[in-house]
Amino acid sequence: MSEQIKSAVCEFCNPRCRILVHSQDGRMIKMEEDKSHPRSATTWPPTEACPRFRGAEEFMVHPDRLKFPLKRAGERGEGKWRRISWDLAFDEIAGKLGELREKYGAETLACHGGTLRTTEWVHPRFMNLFGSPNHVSAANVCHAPCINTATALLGWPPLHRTFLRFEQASGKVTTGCVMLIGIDPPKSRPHIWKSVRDAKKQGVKLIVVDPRKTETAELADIWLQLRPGTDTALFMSMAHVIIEEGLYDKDFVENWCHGFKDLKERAAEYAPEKAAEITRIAAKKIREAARTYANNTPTITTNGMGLEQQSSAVAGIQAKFILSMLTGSIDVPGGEYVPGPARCVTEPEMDLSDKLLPEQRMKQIGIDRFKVVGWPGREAILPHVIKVWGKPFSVQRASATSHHPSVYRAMLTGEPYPVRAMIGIASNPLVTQPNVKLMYKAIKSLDLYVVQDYWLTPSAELADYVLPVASWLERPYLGAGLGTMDTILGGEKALPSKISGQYDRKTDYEILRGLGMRLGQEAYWPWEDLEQVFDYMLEPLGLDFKGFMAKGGYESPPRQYRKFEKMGFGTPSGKAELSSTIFEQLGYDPLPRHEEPHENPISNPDLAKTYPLMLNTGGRIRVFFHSEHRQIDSIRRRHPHPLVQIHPETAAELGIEDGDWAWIESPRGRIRMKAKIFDGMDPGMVHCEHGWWFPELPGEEPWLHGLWESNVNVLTDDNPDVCDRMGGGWPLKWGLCKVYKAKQY
Ligand SMILES: Nc1nc2c(c(=O)[nH]1)N[C@H]1C(S)=C(S)[C@@H](COP(=O)(O)OP(=O)(O)OC[C@H]3O[C@@H](n4cnc5c(=O)[nH]c(N)nc54)[C@H](O)[C@@H]3O)O[C@H]1N2
Ligand SMILES: Nc1nc2c(c(=O)[nH]1)N[C@H]1C(S)=C(S)[C@@H](COP(=O)(O)OP(=O)(O)OC[C@H]3O[C@@H](n4cnc5c(=O)[nH]c(N)nc54)[C@H](O)[C@@H]3O)O[C@H]1N2
Ligand code: SF4
Ligand SMILES: [Mo]
Repeated sequence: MSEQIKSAVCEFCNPRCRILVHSQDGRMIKMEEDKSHPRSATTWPPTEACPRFRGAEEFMVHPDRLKFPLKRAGERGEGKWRRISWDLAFDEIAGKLGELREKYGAETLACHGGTLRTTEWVHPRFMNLFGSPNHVSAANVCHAPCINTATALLGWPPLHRTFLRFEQASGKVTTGCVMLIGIDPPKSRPHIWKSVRDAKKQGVKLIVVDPRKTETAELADIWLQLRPGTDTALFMSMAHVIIEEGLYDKDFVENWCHGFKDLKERAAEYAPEKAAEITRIAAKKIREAARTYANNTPTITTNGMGLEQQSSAVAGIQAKFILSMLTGSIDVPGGEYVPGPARCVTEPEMDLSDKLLPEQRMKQIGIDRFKVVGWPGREAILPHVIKVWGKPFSVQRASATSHHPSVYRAMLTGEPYPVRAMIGIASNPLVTQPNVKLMYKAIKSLDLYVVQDYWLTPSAELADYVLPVASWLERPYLGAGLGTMDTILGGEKALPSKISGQYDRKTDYEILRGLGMRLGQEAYWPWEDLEQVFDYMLEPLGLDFKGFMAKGGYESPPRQYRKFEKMGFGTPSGKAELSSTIFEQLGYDPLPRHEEPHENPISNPDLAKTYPLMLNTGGRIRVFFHSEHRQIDSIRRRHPHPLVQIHPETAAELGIEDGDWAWIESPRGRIRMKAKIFDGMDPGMVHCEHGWWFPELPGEEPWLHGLWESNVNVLTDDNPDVCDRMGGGWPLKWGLCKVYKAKQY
């Protein structure tokens, strides 16, 4: 066969770069950046420089890639597997699910999703049709607090950080000030980083809020090095200065914002002198930051996980949006663009949330406490959104997830009811989710655990069935209305998902369809494969998938600003809400207030006697995506070991030198990492990488590929009492630990 060239979309991480894949007889021979595409050449960094993209050839031929469906042949975790056919796998799994539903009710099935790794609407669709509300994922500590808060306050979230682009008018950036909060784009969001540097060169002011001196902080005009977990106090104090000094956009605030009077009162509690005590940033610097911010409008204020993974994430995110509203930066050129829905049938529409009956929604675990990221929040927010935009925003994984720690407790205790089965899709919870010891016991206790993945991860090693998934190279792609917002992005299937005698993989869609067809959902899975699904989704454009790809596979509508002047905001008041009527309706404080993190030297001085250091985790590693890519040699060689950053003074006290192995211990357990001496943070803080397991170690218990060695989530807490009261997020950026030198040989 002659050489084929396909234009695929890379899904090894979030930006979704377009790649040209050359192949012959089903084998990849070359990959290159699609320079003709706006996604690659202009706003994006050169894809060639991306280590994950360069590792794709190794990924395709790696001997450990899953090839055929596997069924557990020994005890759970014994590492013994038997190859079975797809039909048998579907029959057996669906049969067991049917039995469990009969015995315990549909809510006995949980589904564990990941972070934009696959067609994210497919698993909520399956779960809604099955009748279970118990979809869990990292959502509570990833996008969901921000997206749901933004939607509650503004009726549609401004451009998601993944696809943030700075405005450019005749080569000149119109944005006045960019504030980056707890986000380190050179590691995590390379495309944003390029925009930030371009903007900076053109004179845009840059404020960075981060307790660590990251590369981003080094570029800042003002670096606000706050005490971890005190963002809310900082932003409320900036709001205080902006209001007190009359620096806010009076027209926007008076005509288009709800709750200014109440905000003014609340902000008055955060004079810079008071905030300085909480944040440990000098009052003078807080004033300077507030003035720089408000005098250089419009602003773009973007946050990352440094804010999202806080003890009061939702309050902090609300405070951040308050600043954007005060400067009138919503939906104006150079500000935070509100995109609205894509023109096709969108991914949020595909999840069929309306099929989940109200009584099943109310069984969602955790929503008695954590309402913003769950069905109560979704039901309060969505009608107002649909009234204005005609379509929903967000898929279930982001807007109506169960509370992950509470679901694991239900597995262990049977309270509030038994959760006996789980399907894990595109996620590796034993490495990426908190309090691994508890989760491990919960997963081991299940009656049925199915995993869909590329590899036998530590989580997959505990499964009853492991199903091999077709990767982004082996399936077509259509991004429509979730991560891509108003843009529609298509990618061709570049390589076969099945080569007789070598491997037989299926897409996540085909797998859940295979189960759904055996569980009474036939009417809802009319399309045999993803390409047929995409034909359906693109119908409103008058194109099928092939036609869309022939036209470039990309539609990004021209921007229209100040849409609120015609449409209002999709909120209960029809305005941008400084004080949230939805939070109030859900029984929460409608305005942000600083709350001290539960486990730190101030809130828990007794514990701090034994565990004196603040534990911060998960600052991104450029070459890896979370727990992925550890088995790709060319990538692993660039970052072979797990690292803990320790301040030089602390390291000296502990007798630890750069490169030494050190133990890090919390009340939950202990792990080992290599010390990296780093003076860009408070000496009382250490920072551990996340996502570590060792594919090169044996898979069977007790090894589980080194699950217990260097996995920082052995240390993190998941007690619902310490989670964010509104969004349910668990502490990943705060906690207590002690560090000591490990024996070196
Ligand atoms: N290479 C790579 N890229 C990725 C990923 C990956 O694993 N690898 N993961 C992707 C995903 S799913 C996500 S969610 C993003 C996350 O990426 P980012 O949003 O950049 O988040 P983090 O790297 O977790 O943390 C960012 C910063 O928050 C700071 N921080 C810690 N505590 C606080 C605090 O109390 N307040 C403030 N203001 N800052 C604090 C940390 O010091 C850190 O520098 O990256 C995405 N991109
Ligand atoms: N301590 C600490 N923990 C953290 C964080 C932190 O900052 N600190 N960050 C958190 C955040 S923000 C996030 S988003 C989570 C991420 O948590 P996870 O979503 O669990 O992250 P990954 O390690 O990327 O796991 C994805 C798995 O899916 C597989 N996979 C990739 N693509 C596909 C696909 O198309 N289909 C299927 N079926 N499988 C696929 C991969 O092989 C991998 O095993 O981690 C969280 N965990
Ligand atoms: S792995 Fe690299 S090429 Fe692929 S989407 Fe991410 S940044 Fe783009
Ligand atoms: Mo994330």
